[in-house]
Amino acid sequence: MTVDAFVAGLPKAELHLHIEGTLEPELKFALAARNGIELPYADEAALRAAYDFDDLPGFLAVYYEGMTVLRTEQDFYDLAAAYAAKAHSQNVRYAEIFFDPQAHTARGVAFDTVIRGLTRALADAERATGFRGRLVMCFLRDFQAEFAMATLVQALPYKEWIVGVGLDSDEAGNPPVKFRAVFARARAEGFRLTMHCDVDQKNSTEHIRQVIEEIGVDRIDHGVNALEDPALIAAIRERGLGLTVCPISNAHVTDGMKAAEIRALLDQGVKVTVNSDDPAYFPGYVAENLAALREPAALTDADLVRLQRNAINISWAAPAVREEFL
Ligand code: ES4
Ligand code: ZN
Repeated sequence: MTVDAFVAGLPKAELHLHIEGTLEPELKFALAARNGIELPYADEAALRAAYDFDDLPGFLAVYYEGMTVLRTEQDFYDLAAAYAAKAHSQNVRYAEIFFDPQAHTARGVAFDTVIRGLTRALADAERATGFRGRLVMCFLRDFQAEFAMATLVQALPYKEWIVGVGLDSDEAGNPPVKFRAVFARARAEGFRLTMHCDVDQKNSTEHIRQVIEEIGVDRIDHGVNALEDPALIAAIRERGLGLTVCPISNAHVTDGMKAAEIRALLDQGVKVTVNSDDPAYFPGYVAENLAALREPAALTDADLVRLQRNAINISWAAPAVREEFL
């Protein structure tokens, strides 16, 4: 995917990026070697060839398997440092970055190890390049709500390092209301709230209704199926909720990039944004996502600017950071 000069030069913000989904094969091999782990692949190319999923559960299996090479604080540091460098190279000025602590604590890595490595890398990157990354803690919706609640409590001493909480992993059979109490507590503790409403899921419009009406999220990750119900679009606009859409990710786990839907959301005045989700697995960081979408969604330069304004607008950045960006 070639990125034109306008897309490359545009100051960008990214709000939907899973840090574990930025683990490129090269770093995966390096961390495996450092930790004495033998990967069942001969080389990076063989590993990439195994990324042949065509739906969300297929992707998630590869994603969770891949992150088992992350063990030490330095591993998490290296992961976030690599993303920060990539983001800076694409003129991404600000990113809200998901991490999945339960995917690590469930296999014996301490919460403290994960968050210290990520936070230290982002602080160092900010000093070195000005790129600002802020962490959003995601709960895994295919685990029990009690595990999410315990993780939230575990995170409270690190509150200053986390801007908000989200909900990801396998949506089938795991509706937003399963986590009602967890998100109510997170709100009370001062976190901002978002949840994935993945594209073309079963009960998608009902899940979107739940996140708006029953959870009271501040934004929605994906959420493009809201277009199926004008009442949902009206509610999203009234509340100024943003949608963080991920075209290349959608192309891998649904039937396409959802370019027509993104165009429609823009035209209807919804604060939609374009993001990369898991760029090591759905190849393309934010610049490639914008470039891929440009023709199919008929994006003008003004539309591209609007997408970035939407992003900083619906972000949880401090006022001084917003003003500098806009
Ligand atoms: C994810 Cl594409 C997607 N959907 C749900 N959960 C996720 N975690 C990482 N990528
Ligand atoms: Zn996601």
